[in-house]
Amino acid sequence: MAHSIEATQAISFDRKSYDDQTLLNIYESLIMPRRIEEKMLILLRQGKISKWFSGWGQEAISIGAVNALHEEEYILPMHRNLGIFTGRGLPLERLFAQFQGKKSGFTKGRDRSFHFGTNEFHIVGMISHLGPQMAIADGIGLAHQLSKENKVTLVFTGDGASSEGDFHEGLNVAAVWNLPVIFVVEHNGYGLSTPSEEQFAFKYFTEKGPGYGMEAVRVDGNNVLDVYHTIKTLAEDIRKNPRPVLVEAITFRMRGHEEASGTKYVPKSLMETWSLKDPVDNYEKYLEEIGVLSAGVKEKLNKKVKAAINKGLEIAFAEEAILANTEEELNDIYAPYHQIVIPPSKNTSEKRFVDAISDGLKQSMEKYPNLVLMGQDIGTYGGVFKVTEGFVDVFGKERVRNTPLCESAIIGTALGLSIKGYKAMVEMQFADFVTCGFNQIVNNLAKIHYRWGQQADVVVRMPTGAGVAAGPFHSQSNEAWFFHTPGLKIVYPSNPVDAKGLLNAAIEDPNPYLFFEHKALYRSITDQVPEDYYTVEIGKAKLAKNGNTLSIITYGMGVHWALKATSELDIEADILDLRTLLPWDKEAVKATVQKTGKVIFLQEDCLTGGIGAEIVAWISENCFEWLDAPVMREGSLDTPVPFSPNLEKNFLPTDRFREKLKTLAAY
Ligand SMILES: Cc1ncc(C[n+]2csc(CCOP(=O)(O)OP(=O)(O)O)c2C)c(N)n1
Repeated sequence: MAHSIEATQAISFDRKSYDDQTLLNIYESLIMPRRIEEKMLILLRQGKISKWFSGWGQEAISIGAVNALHEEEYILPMHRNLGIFTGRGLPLERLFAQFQGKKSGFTKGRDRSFHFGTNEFHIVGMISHLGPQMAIADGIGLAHQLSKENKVTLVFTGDGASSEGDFHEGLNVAAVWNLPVIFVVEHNGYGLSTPSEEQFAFKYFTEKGPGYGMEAVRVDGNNVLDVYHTIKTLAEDIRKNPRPVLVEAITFRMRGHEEASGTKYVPKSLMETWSLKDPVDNYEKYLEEIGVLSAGVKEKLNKKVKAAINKGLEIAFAEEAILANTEEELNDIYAPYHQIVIPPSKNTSEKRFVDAISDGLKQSMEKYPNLVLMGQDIGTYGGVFKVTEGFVDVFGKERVRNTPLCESAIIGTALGLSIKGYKAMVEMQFADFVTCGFNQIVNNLAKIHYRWGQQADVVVRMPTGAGVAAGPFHSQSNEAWFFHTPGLKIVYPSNPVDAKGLLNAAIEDPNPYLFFEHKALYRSITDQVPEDYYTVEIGKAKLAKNGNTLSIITYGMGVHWALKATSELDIEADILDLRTLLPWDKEAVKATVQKTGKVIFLQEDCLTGGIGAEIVAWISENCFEWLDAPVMREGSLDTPVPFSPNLEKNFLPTDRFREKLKTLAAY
């Protein structure tokens, strides 16, 4: 079988005009990850570490890259880029503590090996999911573009991961927006056991770059000087003439995907040829041949590196095992933030729901010059619901950004902006399409603060809900998908005044939000909305109606259904509008249960596994002694949202809710 990765010739080094000291610095940098890995493989055999992803034979790529960039330029490494971490000078004892899940590691024991970032060292590490890091690099690049910092961002991917949609989305956005990002593909022949020819049908990634309208260059990934020189030259040029570039580094994975999985499936001949191209041995030999590395200096540098590793390991091993502290674990879910509520002014004007949202967004744009809006057709067109109509004229195209059709990349870009201190609002054209950005929300936005203390200052606006005869893919209620994910906040207003104040509040808070806006409310309800900027307290429910006979707990459209039903049936009920779904207001729920003793939860979402399931369970456990009737719940049928109005009416809970309401009132 002809493998797409061929090692046809030995490495031919060219020192260009680099002086001896530069060559020696690169040597010292290059032997560090190799010597660490030698040690790790021993520790693995001794059962002192649990898992190891090897970068053996690929070190030249990380080391060439890390030495080519400025220290304050971000790098987004993957699982075979130990050299990025050592090259950036992370204290080895902290790096080893990270590997061992110790407290002084970069994630306080919460994530493993290379899955962390550190702003101090300008590194954003991977999550396990392959692909989403490309868009984060786009976001950092966009921040550099917006603030006119002449900086380069460099992101790694494996060749296997390039089959993920996120690879395509990330490169496409970078190309369309001309972002100063270097995408390095480590073309090492395999993705786990799958060889490149079963992964893609082209031979070289240099064929792919031009397809995106992007320059692409190929380097010998085992030749540290080739990688260094190419990336250094590119970076110098990109700082002056910002643009994305794809760099394909040809190399080979010399060990198993991870140590336990072995390399049985790799033809022996490939291993043999590639072992002749070892990046460390060859560079060492080259330096000796040209008289730059003497035996004495070689010994001295290796001793120095080994001593540093041993010292780092000694400190890390001496650190006691982590002790769990539940309070600390829960506290670190969100970035620290204390909301100071800004009360509304007396000046009001009549506004529709959609206008109140637009008004809040506009005032937030004025208040926060670092707020960037992104979404499909939100520019000159004003968005499909016209929330951002006229915004481009006021705030410009840089801050009101029309995006390509790529939810995942745009949410990832928003996170990248946040890493650079920006705020971002992403408009989903319809809440349904969030499925295409799901991974970025639940795995990146939601977990990043808990993992390494990075805030995700992003609000995702979600035009949601049924009742508009729009069928299964433009009508879904999907708040419960996110309700179950620690690290997110979810807001779902039911009226114009709350919508404006809650949106402003969500944008103020540096934590990630899903902000649900019911499409059927956009133009159907109006209210006297305060003119000036104000905020509504996050996490606080509000009584939409006061009554003594029973409690209806609900949110969004449910509030309107409850108001209508109680008035038509003449039931004096408490109607509690949750407003924030995560974190939800336990005190207010408890208070209304204590007051009436009879509760029904109403949601537009399908019944099974919805928000009501959680709250009703909590009431049963925590308010049992105040209950005078079974806790009830009503929601939509457990089917997709049907298109035909009669079917949709039957799907929605309104009629069934009225019946249950009567039963509960009579109980
Ligand atoms: C989205 C996703 N799917 C599957 C995996 C499991 N997985 C981890 S690494 C890997 C192979 C990656 O290959 P490649 O991108 O070529 O990088 P390499 O390991 O060769 O450096 C796979 C399949 C994953 N981590 N993420």
